Amino acid sequence: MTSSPLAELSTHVQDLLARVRGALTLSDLLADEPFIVGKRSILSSLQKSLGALAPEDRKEAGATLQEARRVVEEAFVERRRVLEALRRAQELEADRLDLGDVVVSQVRTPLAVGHPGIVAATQRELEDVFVAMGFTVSDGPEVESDWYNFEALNIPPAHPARGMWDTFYVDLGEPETVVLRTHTSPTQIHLMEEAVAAGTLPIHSVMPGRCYRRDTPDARHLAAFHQIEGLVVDRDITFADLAGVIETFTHAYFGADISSRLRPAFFPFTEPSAEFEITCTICRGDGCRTCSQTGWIELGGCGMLDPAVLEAVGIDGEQWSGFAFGFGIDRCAQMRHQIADMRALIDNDVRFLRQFS
Ligand code: FA5
Repeated sequence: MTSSPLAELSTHVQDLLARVRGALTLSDLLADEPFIVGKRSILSSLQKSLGALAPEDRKEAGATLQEARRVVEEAFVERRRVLEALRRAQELEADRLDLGDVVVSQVRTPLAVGHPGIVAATQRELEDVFVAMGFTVSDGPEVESDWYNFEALNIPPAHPARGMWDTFYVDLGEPETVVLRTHTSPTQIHLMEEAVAAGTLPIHSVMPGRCYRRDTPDARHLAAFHQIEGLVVDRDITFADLAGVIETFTHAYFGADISSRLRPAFFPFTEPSAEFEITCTICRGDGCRTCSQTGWIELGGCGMLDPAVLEAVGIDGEQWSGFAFGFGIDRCAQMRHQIADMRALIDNDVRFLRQFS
């Protein structure tokens, strides 16, 4: 009696399953595929040998062999799935960037770093120009007594000139005795008082700072704005010195192509007084909405120190004379950068602000 070709089938199946498990990489498994489930597999040889069986035995042997093949093929497919996943993980690992601390900091969105606003930057530039001309820079309080903001500047209570400065009063002490300074001129008074007390005359100083007025904001005005005050107290100072400083400043800051002019004006604390205007940089003098079609923009006021002011701070007007000027820093920034409407300075629109970084 001939032995069945499937007598060793379970041993073969165990061998094949061991080969499947023994493949450690996908390429090893695929290289072995013909010998496990392909034409060169023992299972294929056994399939052929079934032809030698009697027809009545062939069917049952075929089913047994079919079941054995199913078990091996299932193990093969599962092993191939595991090894494919392993290879994919290895590929990803190889592609991964080494995001150590340094690399992470390089790919992170950079922090937006701020920069001085246009008005602050303009103030520094103006200080630099005046320092180069021999001035010192001084500071004064934003909240002032009525005396410093008005009276010492030759503007007594109820004087009509007070109408030039529409004032914010601070609710402190007697009504209407404490104000948000309407101009930087009160700092002149502080400086002169200190110099008299310390015996340090002469004075050549500029005083930048914030001022407040009940002005309705428009293309050239804000309710909180900035001025820079200038004060010279020395011997034999004349109006020509004042005009020379204004002219030198205009060309140093705005350039040789911008003209300045002085027009007679009135300020209670200077005599004679003048308004200081420059060519409108928006229209170059042709006339536009910003300069109210005049071609000129008023930057500030100036004049020779009034004897009444020198007397209020105890300076001998026979020995000393001087001049003062005060002009808008926001106005300067506006003219320097050709900003048609000053309100853009306080709108905080980052698209506008970034242009000046
Ligand atoms: C004064 O404030 C005087 N203290 C200037 C002065 C100083 C005269 C020393 C003589 C001697 P006036 O009110 O004109 O003057 O203001 C001067 C400048 O401040 C104006 O020309 C303008 O450039 C600026 N300015 C005034 N009001 C505003 C405002 N509401 N917004 C923006 N800038 C302003």
